[in-house]
Amino acid sequence: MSIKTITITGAAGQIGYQLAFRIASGQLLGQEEKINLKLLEIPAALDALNGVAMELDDCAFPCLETITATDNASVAFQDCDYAFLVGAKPRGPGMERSDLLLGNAEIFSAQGKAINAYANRNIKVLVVGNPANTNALIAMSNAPEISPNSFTAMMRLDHNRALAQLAAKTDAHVTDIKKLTIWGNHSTMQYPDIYHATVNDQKVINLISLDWIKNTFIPSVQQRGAQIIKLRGLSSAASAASAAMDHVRDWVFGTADNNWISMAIPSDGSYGISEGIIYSFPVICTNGSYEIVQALEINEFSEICLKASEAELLEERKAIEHLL
Ligand code: NAX
Repeated sequence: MSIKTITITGAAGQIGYQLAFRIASGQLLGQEEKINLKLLEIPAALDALNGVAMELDDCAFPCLETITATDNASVAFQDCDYAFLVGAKPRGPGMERSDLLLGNAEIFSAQGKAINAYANRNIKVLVVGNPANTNALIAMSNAPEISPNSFTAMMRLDHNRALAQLAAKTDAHVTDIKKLTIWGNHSTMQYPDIYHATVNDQKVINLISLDWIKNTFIPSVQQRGAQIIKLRGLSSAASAASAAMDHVRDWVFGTADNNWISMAIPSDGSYGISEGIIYSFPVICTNGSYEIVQALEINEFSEICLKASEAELLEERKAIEHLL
């Protein structure tokens, strides 16, 4: 039995509060793995964070060895094996997108440096805090001694949302749907692509009209987050934590046979997407690493959508280039 160190940033926030208990209960790595849990927050949230740590104690989780609640990144990332970078600056009233990018760039460059200095060399990093893809790029660029392949951003919530929509439309179960992809940026420019997807081994495009896909399905996946904010008054939290668990679990233990998932990863130029951005591709995970699914046919409609998301990420990159 080994011990793994798992770090959650923004651990007193909505998503962090969900994530900490799921991880500490063994739902990520299984009951056989002991966990040192490190929780990072800003100084103003330390009281709340200590309250979370007390509740974690009160769960008496068998696989939880130690809990560290801190506002010091060097402490939080010491020996870290898995990092969930959730804490981020929210978009305030009147704030421009460029202000949001810059505010978060400072956070993620500091955390990238701390990972570089203190974390396990084989760390796996999932960035959840928005703008997630570009935040992951900044963290990666500030950690030159860690493999770029260690840095990913979360598209799994979008992927799971798309599965749920398709399952409802086809009267199937989410597990009957395979080979769906969310390409690009975690933003409304993401592209939910069903051209290779199957439901019970039948091609989705043979079952559902293109009109529904283009005019209902794609916008509803892209806008799902906003819809939830409208109804709940708060952004998605439990579903986001669940998706974060799915992302890292599949990365560590492998994806299911005959299927793939969507992960935002450093582009290697596949499908003509520029290198130097963190872009979501269809990936298969085995033995703790991921590989982009190659040679999928991309039709004209898909190509336009892939390029539009790439253009947005290149634009985001431009705004924070001096921090790379
Ligand atoms: P909350 O505002 O509830 O929590 C964020 C927490 O991060 C706060 O407790 C804050 O004190 C902390 N924090 C801020 N700066 C920090 C820093 N430098 N170091 C450590 N902690 C810091 O937000 P929550 O609802 O938990 O969402 C967290 C992030 O996830 C947001 O950026 C949100 O936009 C993003 N999301 C990303 C999703 C994705 O699919 N990639 C989906 C869900 C979510 O919207």
